[in-house]
Amino acid sequence: MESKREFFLECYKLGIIKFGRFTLKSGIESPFYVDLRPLASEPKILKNLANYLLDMLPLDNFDVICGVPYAALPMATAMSLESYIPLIIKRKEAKTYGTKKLLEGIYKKGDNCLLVEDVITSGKSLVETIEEVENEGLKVADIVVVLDREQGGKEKLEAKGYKVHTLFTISEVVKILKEIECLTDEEVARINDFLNGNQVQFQEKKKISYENKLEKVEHPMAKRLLEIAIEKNSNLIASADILSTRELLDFADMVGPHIVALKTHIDILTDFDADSTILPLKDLAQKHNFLIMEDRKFADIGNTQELQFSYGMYKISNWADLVTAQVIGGSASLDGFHNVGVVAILGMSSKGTLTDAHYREEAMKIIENQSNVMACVAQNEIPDDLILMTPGVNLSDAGDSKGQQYNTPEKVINNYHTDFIIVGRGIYKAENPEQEAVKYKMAGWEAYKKAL
Ligand code: S5P
Repeated sequence: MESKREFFLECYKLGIIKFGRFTLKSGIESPFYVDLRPLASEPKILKNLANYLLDMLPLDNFDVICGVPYAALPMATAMSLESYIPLIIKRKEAKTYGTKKLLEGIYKKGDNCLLVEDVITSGKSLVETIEEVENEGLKVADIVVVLDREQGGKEKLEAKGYKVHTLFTISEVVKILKEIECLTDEEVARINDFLNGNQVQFQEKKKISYENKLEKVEHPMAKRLLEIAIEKNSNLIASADILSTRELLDFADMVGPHIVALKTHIDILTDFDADSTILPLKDLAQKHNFLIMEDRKFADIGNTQELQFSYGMYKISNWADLVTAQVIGGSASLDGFHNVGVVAILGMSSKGTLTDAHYREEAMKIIENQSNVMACVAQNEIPDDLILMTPGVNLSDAGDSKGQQYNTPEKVINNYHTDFIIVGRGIYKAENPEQEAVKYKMAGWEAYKKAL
């Protein structure tokens, strides 16, 4: 077998330890996160791991071997295969029917049981497991653990008279990773701080300014939007979910001086007409210097989307500066949007949305490789070279009866580093929409300056 250090590095490549900022089950923030389950998917590594663990142990002492569910089950199985020590299986909960057994397999009262655990932290779950195993009449003297997070678990068990054998400790692996420059001095210091029981200070990431973002973005519409923001001291997009052309134009004229973009749902209008709706709207956009963002949320195959974008009665491609699109149709479905800034829907604001973390991760892979996408609509932080727009913004954060969920401008700008807030009913339903637009503009701009 290779050296223990080399073996650890092989395991590390499977992503078993991640460094960064993680909230643990207990609510505590940790600078690292351990998950050894991937080891079970590499047979050679699992076999080697079993042998490393067996090498540390007085094997003659054990009649049976048992893993703490679930992560240690494959480890215990592999150890049993390598050592011929019989395996028993512990359930997480006792069966509620039949035998109601907690331990499965062949054993007799008084047998010595070796317990196998993947990670030991405070030792709490091991103490519970030991108790359950002992209640079944087995004796536990030794516990073997793959990684000790060094947060008091080993000492706790040893104080109760158990012998804990650990293959790796977190300080040992941090030292190895520091040596091969996988960790910086600063990260190591933070981990040590954490292990010493101190609350860790994570540096608050500052929001990037519009000026700096202007240098990072490439799409011409992204540049224009940021330039308008800087010129008008505004990060407000007003959503005009309005039913008649007259009201839409009045609204655009009123709020126009205070916004960077007007978001339309053009298919809501009951009296749409290219000449009397779009021409004057374009004039107002020019007069007040704002972009027009059609919130069409395309969600079809590429060919259909291309037709929907350029044909039909709305001919969106003739007048929209920005259009929203879902990414559900995959990368190629977005290729047909030319001469427009595509705003991809990454995450939705509505209750029960299917845009969970897994969806967003996959969606982001598409978005990052799509040169016509200039921005995302989302309720979470995104990479700095994309523009983030967040709807579901309202100064009163009560939501509506149809699933909409609201946050305040300050919250989204602070927490997600939102670049542009999208406000609908908060403004157009107000008694004095212009006054309300100014209020949102100031709230958004103040929050932006504070987050820098
Ligand atoms: O996730 C989303 C995405 C969008 S674009 N949640 C949203 O609410 N929107 C749109 O933002 C929605 O279609 C509406 O036009 C606007 C929010 O309106 P409000 O009245 O709830 O502020």
